[in-house]
Amino acid sequence: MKTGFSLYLLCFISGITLAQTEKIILDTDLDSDVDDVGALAMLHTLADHDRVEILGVIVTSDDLFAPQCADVLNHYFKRPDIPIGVEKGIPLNDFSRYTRALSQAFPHRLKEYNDAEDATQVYRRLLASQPDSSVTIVTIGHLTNLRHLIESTPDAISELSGLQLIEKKVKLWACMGGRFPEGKEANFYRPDPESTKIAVNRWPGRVIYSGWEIGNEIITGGTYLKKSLPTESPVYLGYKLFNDFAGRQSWDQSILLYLISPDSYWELSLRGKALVSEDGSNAWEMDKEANQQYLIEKTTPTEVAKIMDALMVGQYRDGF
Ligand SMILES: [Ca+2]
Repeated sequence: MKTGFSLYLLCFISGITLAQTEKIILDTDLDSDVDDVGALAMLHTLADHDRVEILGVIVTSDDLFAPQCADVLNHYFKRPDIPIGVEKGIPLNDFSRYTRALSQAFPHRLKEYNDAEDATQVYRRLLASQPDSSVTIVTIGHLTNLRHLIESTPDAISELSGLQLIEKKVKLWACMGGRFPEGKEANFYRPDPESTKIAVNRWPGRVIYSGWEIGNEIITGGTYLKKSLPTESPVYLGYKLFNDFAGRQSWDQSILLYLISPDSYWELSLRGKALVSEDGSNAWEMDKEANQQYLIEKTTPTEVAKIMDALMVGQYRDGF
């Protein structure tokens, strides 16, 4: 306590800002697009520099190899014990351009999809074990598992309902999803718009959205990634198989970059609420009392792309 206070005083006097370590649960649809691979690579670079602590990865996907692929990335970045949750009891498919190949090429612990734990249990256990108002949930896929958390009831893990756990433990839901101020975006409408409606309508706390229009302008994963990554990296293989480093939009990386550098690259909208329709399209309603905001472009997408590409290949500098 005393040492902590002295350090704080020293930093205060010398004008240094101590960067906070954000506790993160990442909820990803690691399957059809490759920006989830980029986001996981970024997340591990940030963890290497104590900017984030990765509490767990929730895989919201019906891809047969998606959880093993998350496991591959966690192993490669030397965090093999990160819990991985999946939705149980759903029909599975083999459709990703890269998850099967990565699972076959790199070491990991999950032999098959169903070796991963139930997502709701992982969510509940991780939240129950953390200090109050300390966890950020980052969603970069569709919202089925988040909806299951919201609707979960007291159990052996916690006497709190899912909503009560969220109210007590979560400080922010950082969501890549929707289009702002209005439009239609895949994480919201495909394959489960009903869960989007429930998650957005019932979420009890603060939400920041990075809409489709933000990441759509930011192209990463091109030649810089190709020449900077070791060819034996699963991130390299993922981007190679996806489109051979032709460059790709960076929807998922955007919300992560916002989270660890919230004042740098985007403005925030005025407060309001996302309004989600039956088909998963969304609009925006201004409301001073509401606790939701969305990102608005400030820095040029080319500049932001350079920072993301650097983080995706493991380069980090203070104060980016
Ligand atoms: Ca995604």
